[in-house]
Amino acid sequence: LYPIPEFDLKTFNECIPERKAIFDHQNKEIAAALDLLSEYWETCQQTKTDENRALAFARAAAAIKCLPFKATNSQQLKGIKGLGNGHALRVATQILESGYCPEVEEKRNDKKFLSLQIFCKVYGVGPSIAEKWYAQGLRTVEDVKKLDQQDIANNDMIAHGVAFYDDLNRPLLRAEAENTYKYITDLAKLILPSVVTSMNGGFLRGKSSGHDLDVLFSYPEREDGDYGLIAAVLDELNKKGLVVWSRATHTDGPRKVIEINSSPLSSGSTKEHLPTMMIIFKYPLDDRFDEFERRDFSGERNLGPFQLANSNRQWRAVRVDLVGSTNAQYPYAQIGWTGSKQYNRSLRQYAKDSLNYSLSSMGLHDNGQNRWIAAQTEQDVFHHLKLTYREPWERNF
Ligand code: TTP
Ligand code: MN
Ligand code: MN
Ligand code: MN
Repeated sequence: LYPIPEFDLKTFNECIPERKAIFDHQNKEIAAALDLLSEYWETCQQTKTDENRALAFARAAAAIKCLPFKATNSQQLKGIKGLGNGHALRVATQILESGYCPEVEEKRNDKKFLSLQIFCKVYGVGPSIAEKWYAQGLRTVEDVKKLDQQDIANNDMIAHGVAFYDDLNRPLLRAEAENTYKYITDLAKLILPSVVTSMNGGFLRGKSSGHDLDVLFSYPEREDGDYGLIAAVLDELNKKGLVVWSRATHTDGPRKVIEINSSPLSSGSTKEHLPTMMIIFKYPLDDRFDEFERRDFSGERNLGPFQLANSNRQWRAVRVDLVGSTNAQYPYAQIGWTGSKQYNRSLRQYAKDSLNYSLSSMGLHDNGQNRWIAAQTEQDVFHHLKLTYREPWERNF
């Protein structure tokens, strides 16, 4: 049983982002148990300690997803970096030995957790609002829908999240995402023929369904300022009446105009500032945009979110993120918006600890030399990080 042939624990532990995780990995039961504990502490977080528990279980689950063999004996799980030798290993051992972990089942059925989980599925709601609603006595999504509209009307994101709860929690299928992607990027190419686009997020990692569509745009800096192109795309969609709701993420103000000869990575910060348009989009129920886009939606324009959701409509609400990047940022933006979230965390942690680099979706900064490192492709970025290139579908940490 142990040791596993062709598995070298030392190599596996040397560098976490050298690991690979595909969706169809071999230890799904253990990973699911650890993911649930992570979600539990993320959802029910009251303190910094709870938040750290959520992160620790997410790291442990990621380590399990990367194992290149099916674990059959808990001895095989000893000494794995990320899994550790404590709580997460105990959970994994119980699953292995009996297929059952009492703590996981207890938490999975925890009444408060179940309510908070439902609340967090409302677009725009995170753990703190969920906790507030719970404290007010709400328990179900029906309770939320009955909320005195005052409570949610002052936040139009949450108002739409509640009104379109069912639409937005129905998984978005790959075919629907690809359809929407083509429609939106065709529009973008009419505006700026040289634009480069990609469908990122979970779909690029090989998922067959997801919670939204993530579209990344790349264009030359001088032609399009901060929101330039993605604002123009949103305008077009709005003119056609296809946007239910949208919000631009806040940045620290307009990006500095680049002087000639300045760094190709113009931004002075590694914080996440890529201009992003978060959209709730009208997706045609018959999957066909050609006739749909010529319809007259003016009658829907002045309806509030609840009226609109309950109207007799020929579409379903779908979440789309439009993200803008300059050509110089693009390889970094691609990695950042491909994820997974946990994969990104491990990359950034490694870059900082091992190389004293700061990595973000905007670029890579060498803190020792105080300079930005340019890249043309994702492969370049991996090379700069002294890592073996990993395909998007190998980044499912
Ligand atoms: P999401 O669209 O939130 O996630 P996803 O596409 O991986 O999965 P889903 O099917 O649920 O949509 O984010 C897209 C990518 O952006 C994600 O894979 C990683 C990155 N990201 C972060 O790194 N940190 C974050 O906080 C968020 C929201 C996203
Ligand atoms: Mn996504
Ligand atoms: Mn998500
Ligand atoms: Mn997204």
